[in-house]
Amino acid sequence: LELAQSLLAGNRRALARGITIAETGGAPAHELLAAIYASTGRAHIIGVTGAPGAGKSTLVNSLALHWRRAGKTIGIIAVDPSSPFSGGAILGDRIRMQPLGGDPGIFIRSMASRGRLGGIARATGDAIALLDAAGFEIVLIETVGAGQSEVEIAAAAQTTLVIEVPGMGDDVQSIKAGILEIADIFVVNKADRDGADGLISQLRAMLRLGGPPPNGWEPPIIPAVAMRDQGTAELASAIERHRTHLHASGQQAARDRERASREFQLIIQEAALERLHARYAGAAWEALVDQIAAREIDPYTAAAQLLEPEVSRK
Ligand SMILES: Nc1nc2c(ncn2[C@@H]2O[C@H](COP(=O)(O)OP(=O)(O)O)[C@@H](O)[C@H]2O)c(=O)[nH]1
Ligand SMILES: [Mg+2]
Repeated sequence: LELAQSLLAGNRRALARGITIAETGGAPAHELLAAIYASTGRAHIIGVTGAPGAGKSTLVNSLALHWRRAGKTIGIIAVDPSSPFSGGAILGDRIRMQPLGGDPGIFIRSMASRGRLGGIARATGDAIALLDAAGFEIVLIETVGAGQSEVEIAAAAQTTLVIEVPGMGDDVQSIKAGILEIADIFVVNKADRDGADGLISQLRAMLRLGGPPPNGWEPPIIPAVAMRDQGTAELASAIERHRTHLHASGQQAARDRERASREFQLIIQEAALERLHARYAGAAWEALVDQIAAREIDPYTAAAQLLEPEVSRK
């Protein structure tokens, strides 16, 4: 595949086109991924998640600049919430990312999640693989909020940062969101505001409640003022410590296998559904939906009729 060859050689236009192909999905995306897959697995993948306005973009920006100064190459993927009204990526993110533009050691891409049913995790996973294959040493993924797809995206990362900010209600937002379990590092951003110390103690108490971490990694809590580039160096070194821990403890390999398993399952699920839908689309499919809704058939039996027609016909 010619596109794959130029992408692997570090051609940015090939990379940009590759990500568009991954976003579109289908056979061309599968072929491209197949062609580059053996060249993946080198990048350190960092997920950044937190409520809208927590300062994720600002933080990603300052981390990227920090690592650029150290000579590292960085890929950034911003996943924006699907917005049926605006129908596109949030402009603010692109503008704030501007200081990084024009640097060949950085590649920034916004992924629009509109119109994709659960496909954003898949497309993002593919985009990460493409950046990895293109030779970027660090890949940062910014996801908004804590919905299912954000958790899935975070699961693709090796190091996940959960950003909390003081003054956004009494509870730590991640408890409500249920993404506490995925945090490798907490960042208490906007530490220039009142309540940062309280939030830090609250997080610390919560971590203590959970007992000793089963994987031997105690998530550090890093205060930051991303807007003023405060805490960036501490955060970067915490991320590097986590990476070292992953390798030294054998967790890197374990996580890789977990990710492989999850990805495999996701692809099979999608492919099976697509195939069945294509085969039975239209009348047969809709008729079964009608029958289920009318309680004439239960959904398990209906599913079995499609999955195992030879069995259920008996
Ligand atoms: N006070 C304060 N504001 C910040 C800090 N970091 C970011 N902000 C501001 O918070 C707003 C949201 O930041 P942004 O990075 O877009 O958040 P995102 O939605 O999580 O990506 C922007 O106006 C930032 O300038 C900080 O440390 N302190
Ligand atoms: Mg943002």
